[in-house]
Amino acid sequence: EFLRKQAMGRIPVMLAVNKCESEKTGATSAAEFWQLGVGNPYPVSALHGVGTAEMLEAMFEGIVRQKSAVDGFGTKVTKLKEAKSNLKHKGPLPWEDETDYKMRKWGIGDPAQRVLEDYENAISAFANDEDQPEEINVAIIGRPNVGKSSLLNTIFGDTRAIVSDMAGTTRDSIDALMERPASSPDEKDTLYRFVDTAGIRRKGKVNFGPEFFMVNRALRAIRRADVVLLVLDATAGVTEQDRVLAQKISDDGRACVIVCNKWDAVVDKDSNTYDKSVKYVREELPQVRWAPILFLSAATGQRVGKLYSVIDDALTAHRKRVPTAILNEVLRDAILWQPPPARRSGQSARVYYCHQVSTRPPTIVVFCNDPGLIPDNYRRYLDRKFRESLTGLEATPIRWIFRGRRERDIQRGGMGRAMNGSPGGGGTGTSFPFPHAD
Ligand SMILES: Nc1nc2c(ncn2[C@@H]2O[C@H](COP(=O)(O)OP(=O)(O)OP(=O)(O)O)[C@@H](O)[C@H]2O)c(=O)[nH]1
Ligand SMILES: [Mg+2]
Repeated sequence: EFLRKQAMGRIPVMLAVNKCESEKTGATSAAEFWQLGVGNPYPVSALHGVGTAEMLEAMFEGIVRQKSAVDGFGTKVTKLKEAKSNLKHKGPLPWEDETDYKMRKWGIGDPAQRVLEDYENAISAFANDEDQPEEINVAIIGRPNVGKSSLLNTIFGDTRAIVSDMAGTTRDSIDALMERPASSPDEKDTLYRFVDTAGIRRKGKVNFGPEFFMVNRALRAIRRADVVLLVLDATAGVTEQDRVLAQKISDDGRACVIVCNKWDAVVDKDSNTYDKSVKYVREELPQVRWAPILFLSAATGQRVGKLYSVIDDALTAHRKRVPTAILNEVLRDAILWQPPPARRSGQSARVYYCHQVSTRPPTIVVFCNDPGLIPDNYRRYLDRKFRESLTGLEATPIRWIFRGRRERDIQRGGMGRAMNGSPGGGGTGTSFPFPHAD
């Protein structure tokens, strides 16, 4: 009544009808609220996001009408609308003809995923105002009962999340914010958003129902994170579920720190226990072989203080940009050291050059004659070589994109010859420096 009488007409009022999970029946249930006389009821589900996009868009229109928008707001709205309409029509997209399967796997080449990302970026553009502090998302992820909530509490020094020895205590994500003032006037403040998530159980055990949404939110927290803290229970060891999560983190291209919690409860520790444990985790979690490992105890607080610098280093790694000249030097060395293996047919890959196309995570495109000729183990070899040669890439995955180019095109484009076995090149990589060199 108050809204209808006082506000309507002066201030745009939006009516959100929550708990409309089902798109079909949701609209009907929401329609009942027309009776309130405050306009169009928007069916939404706060739990899993149904309808929130539509509501947001309508809200932006209201803000524009009010002329209460800040500078640049209109542009953002336009971008959002564009992204939104792409979302509806799914395309056309720049990557549509991309066939490299890895790109699809990582979601770069998947048009639907790309559209979704554009849309999420458009929405987050509203949050990233210039004078806003920079926000860093740190997701605390792991199986049930490994001590995720305990860790959050210890980081903040108080009880934010409920802790119990029952698996499945945390039912929904909990955010906790920590601000770090800028160290110099031309720097921004940094806001760390730690997200404690519900423990993720084995897939087979999760039926539809509340837990389905819990798990989905935890998985979404990974996607949105700048850094993921993958929490393990040091008294329990690594399980299949941990490997699934590690794979997810790597596929999503998130920076990662492995946290082995409950270190206090590991009995009979001697001088070898630490080394043995590191070796064990490395062997069991090859999906995140690049991630730093921290052994700590949320219960006693032992080494929890180390987390901050490890998180900051992980962020830097995730955003690292390596000059093209350096990348190619490393690539050439790696190839000279061990060229791509020849097929039984005698065919072998020719690698021309590489360059970094984006950050978060560092993404490197390698041009070669035929990506199909570069086996997975050789890709892993390259990854390892780059990490050995370049510092500051710990804690981040590197995305490798191998793209086929005919040598003729490469030469015509002035890009030089293959780094290995090209006629006359003698495998000496005579084609440096590349035109793309920074
Ligand atoms: N010994 C020891 N116990 C711990 C430590 N951290 C957590 N625990 C215990 O482990 C149990 C689970 O802790 P929680 O923090 O609730 O675990 P969680 O990962 O949030 O669990 P869910 O929310 O169910 O996924 C509790 O009984 C804690 O007291 C630790 O560092 N050492
Ligand atoms: Mg919990």
